[in-house]
Amino acid sequence: MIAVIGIGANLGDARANVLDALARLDAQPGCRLVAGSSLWRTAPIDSSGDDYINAVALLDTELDAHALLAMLQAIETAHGRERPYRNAPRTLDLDLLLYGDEVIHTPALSVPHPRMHERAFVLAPLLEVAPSAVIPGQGHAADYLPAVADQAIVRLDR
Ligand code: A4P
Ligand code: MG
Repeated sequence: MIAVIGIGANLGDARANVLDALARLDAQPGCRLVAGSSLWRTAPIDSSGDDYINAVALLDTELDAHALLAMLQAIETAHGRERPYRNAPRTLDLDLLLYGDEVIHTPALSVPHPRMHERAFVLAPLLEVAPSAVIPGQGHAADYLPAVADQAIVRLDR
């Protein structure tokens, strides 16, 4: 299965944390990193603190969606992720954006990630690694880019 993972950080050495997350995803048993986007510097949306570093990973995985979520949360925890309040600044956030073309709604997991189409910090890196990506039930990710053109994001050199 190809899963799409959204990576974000705006505490500590955010750039190093995002790069380390890409390496850790590739190193997980049953997982292989197919592609990693550029790193993007993005202004916080519905959140506070420093600018974020965001990226997107395409992961070939044998894990089912809930096992994958647990693995993502374990990597967040390894980076000292704390959750003092909603949308607080974070050392590392890993979101399961897409799991193949599946639609999943359980108490722990909503896929596609419900806010992904509203966010330039997700769409721009996603379209780098998967230009024809489709959000199940919503159509081509590229069609949502014009509506987020006012969100401040800058692609960084790796
Ligand atoms: N959960 C449900 N579905 C998913 C999913 N598809 N992927 C549950 C990951 N988790 C999912 O997540 C809270 C709960 O969501 C988890 O227990 C899981 O069971 P969390 O990581 O503790 O909290 P969060 O990341 O703050 O929540 P959420 O809802 O993912 O936040 P958002 O809406 O994604 O916003 N601005 C910029 N520029 N860059 C960012 O990366 N990120 C956010 C987070 C806000 N503003 C940002 C950025
Ligand atoms: Mg999250």
